[in-house]
Amino acid sequence: MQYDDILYEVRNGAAWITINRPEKMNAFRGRTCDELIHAIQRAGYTREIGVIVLAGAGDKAFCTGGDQSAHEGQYDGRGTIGLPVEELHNAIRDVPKPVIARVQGYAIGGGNVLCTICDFTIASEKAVFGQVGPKVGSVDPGFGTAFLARVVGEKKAREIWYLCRRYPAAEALSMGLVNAVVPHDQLDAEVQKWCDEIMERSPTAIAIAKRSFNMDTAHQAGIAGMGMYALKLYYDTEESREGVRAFQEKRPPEFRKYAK
Ligand code: 2NE
Repeated sequence: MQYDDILYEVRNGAAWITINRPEKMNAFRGRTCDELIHAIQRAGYTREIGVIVLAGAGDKAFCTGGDQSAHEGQYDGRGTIGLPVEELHNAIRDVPKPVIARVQGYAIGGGNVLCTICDFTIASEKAVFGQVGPKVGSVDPGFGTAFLARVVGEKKAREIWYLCRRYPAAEALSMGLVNAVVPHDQLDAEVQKWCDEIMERSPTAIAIAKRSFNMDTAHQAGIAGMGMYALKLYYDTEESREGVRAFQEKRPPEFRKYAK
């Protein structure tokens, strides 16, 4: 597959997969998801690769989720909502290699979900985490919500989703969303250190441990598959379209008239 939206590079036995859309704050469109799925499976099932690093190009953002400029009630790719995002999540969960999110800036919306489901998240002091779904007419009905609660606890996960606040790296570390926070200019060295340490361990033991950790979250993959149908129906409503329009027009959304 030809990669237009991502970069694929092997460094000392680790595959670095970088979303390369800095002009869109590394938001993903349909094609980006397809390329990421391909690259993750390529690295995940190559013997010489011991670890996968997921990154975002530039200094501003790791990833800010679905590309809102490619969203009109449906994203621009394949699948139920025009973004095979649940397939991407499953690919990260299923590959037998650890996946490290390298977060140097915003990890917002679907970008925050990507870090949540990676095995590890290593962040720079400049990283900022948070959700935006209920602000922009969207939601992640799967790992991004249900699994987040397992990572940070029920109360915090609901706060993150219902309030859509932004959390600096130090706060993300204290809530367990991040494994380590380092000065910005030491981020790559720190990620490489984690890669090297992982690759000194038994790959088979790690692959079995990963499967075992994933075992009781299998139902979240099911929720995601079903939930995408609900999300598609939501995207077809005026309420969701108001969220997207408001983001594109840089104004606060007017949601109150849709109160249930
Ligand atoms: C990232 C954040 C917090 C940055 O805020 P700020 O105030 O620093 O910058 P600004 O002006 O909002 O953004 C800078 C430029 O980046 C673009 C903006 O439109 C803006 O473009 P210009 O005006 O300079 O041309 N930009 C940022 N994020 C983008 C995106 N996702 N798509 C397209 N353009 C984007 C702030 O921008 C923010 O909150 N962004 C998040 C936007 C968002 O709605 N993400 C999608 C959520 S839904 C989702 O991810 C998802 C899922 O998780 C599961 C299934 C389906 C969808």
